[in-house]
Amino acid sequence: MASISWVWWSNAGSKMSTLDTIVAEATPRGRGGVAVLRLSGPKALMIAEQMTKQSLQRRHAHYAAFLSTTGERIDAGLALYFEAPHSFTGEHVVELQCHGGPVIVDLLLETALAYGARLARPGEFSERAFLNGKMDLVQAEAVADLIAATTRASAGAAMRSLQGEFSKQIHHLVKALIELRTFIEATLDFPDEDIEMIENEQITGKLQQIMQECVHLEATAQSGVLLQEGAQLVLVGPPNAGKSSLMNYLARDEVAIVSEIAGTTRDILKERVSLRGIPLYLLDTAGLRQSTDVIEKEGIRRTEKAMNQAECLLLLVDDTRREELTHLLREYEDLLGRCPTLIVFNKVDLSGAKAERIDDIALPKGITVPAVRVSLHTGVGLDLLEHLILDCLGWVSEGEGQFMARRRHLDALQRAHAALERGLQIYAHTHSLELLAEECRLAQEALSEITGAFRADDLLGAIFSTFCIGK
Ligand SMILES: Nc1nc2c(ncn2[C@@H]2O[C@H](COP(=O)(O)OP(=O)(O)O)[C@@H](O)[C@H]2O)c(=O)[nH]1
Ligand SMILES: [Mg+2]
Repeated sequence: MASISWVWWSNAGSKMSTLDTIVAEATPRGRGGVAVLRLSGPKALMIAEQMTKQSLQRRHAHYAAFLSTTGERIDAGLALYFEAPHSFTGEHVVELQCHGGPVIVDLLLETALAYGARLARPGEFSERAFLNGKMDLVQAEAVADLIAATTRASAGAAMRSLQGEFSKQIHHLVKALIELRTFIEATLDFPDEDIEMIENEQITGKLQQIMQECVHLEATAQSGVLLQEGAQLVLVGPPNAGKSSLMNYLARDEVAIVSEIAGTTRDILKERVSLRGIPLYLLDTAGLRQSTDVIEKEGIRRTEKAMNQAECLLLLVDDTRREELTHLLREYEDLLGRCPTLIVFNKVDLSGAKAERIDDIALPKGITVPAVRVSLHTGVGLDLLEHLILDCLGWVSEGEGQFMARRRHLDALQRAHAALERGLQIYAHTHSLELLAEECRLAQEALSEITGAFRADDLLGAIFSTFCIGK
């Protein structure tokens, strides 16, 4: 029977890391009550015992003097020994807690180096934890994302990834694919017999089910990426439409000057805000209009550049001057519709229209985009506006199940999805089990890249180098 390689998916990696003992400051650089120095590797215990002149018992907090190689007392604090494999990295680890001053930390680092440790590369502790099978890649990345989280929602999502929420779903998919591949291989082993109708249906049914799960996971991962990366939201429209008022509303602060004088905002204002837990980079721009003023013209040029790079565009129009929209859509035809766009008619308190979502509007290119009427003055419709912005960003909240994801995860899920889709089509047309088996193998490989069960080693370098030192 043609065999499936079970080896590379069953274990995240038992490849042992190098024999170096690494050291780094685990706490941020600067002054504080306490700083933590972390040693990991075969010589960690020996080095720490030389620095403290004490014999350290595992999982005991030892109060100790920290001495230089010449026996001078640098500081005193706590030494904690975690015996392999029961440590973060899976190796022998010692943590030294000293007073939080950069000079003390440097002196302790120098001493550890003198005793044979080397400075850790960025992310090397997490990399070792991964290589020693303490966590998979998704979890290692979640450690970095948890530390970098800028909103509560993103911290919560990173924690869920760290606890294995995302990995669990990937494993589930991979398991289903392996079962299907086994079934296909078994069927292939009896080439003389015709594939029974029932088997045919079974294969197609299973494949469709796996694909549905993959699509669902893709959508959740898309929202996970949004939590991790945030998105750039650009506010554009004619002067006085209320762009700066919307910026202030979303920032819950007076960050932009609002005035009835057209052309008040000339340069681009940037602000980081959190919209229901999603980190957004808001750009308030100069009003789009023909101008002879040199500074304003430059502002408009910058606006057009921002429109080009936007991940989501809000086009604001004064509802009492709705007719301006047609001209705007034509004038900015090239720049509109490149990213998800929402048209916002503001000032319904003046126009007397109802604040609500209205029919989608067709751009000259033929794409239709959603539209809403609101008043930034009275606040009507703003809740709805927030919902529509989230829709535009592709946010599908999984609520408590939302985990953090990265673009590389999404990319792998998309590749898996594409392979499954091809498999389904090829199978429907040719009934070739061999071709289907190959697509299933590709899908499984793509999924296994996410957790690191199947990987290229240069991928590891790329991932861990973005971590900070000491992590
Ligand atoms: N009546 C009314 N006035 C508004 C509303 N939103 C903004 N404004 C006013 O319209 C003017 C232009 O607003 P601003 O936010 O500076 O517009 P921008 O030029 O697009 O940035 C200011 O005087 C605002 O107070 C609204 O919903 N209703
Ligand atoms: Mg403005």
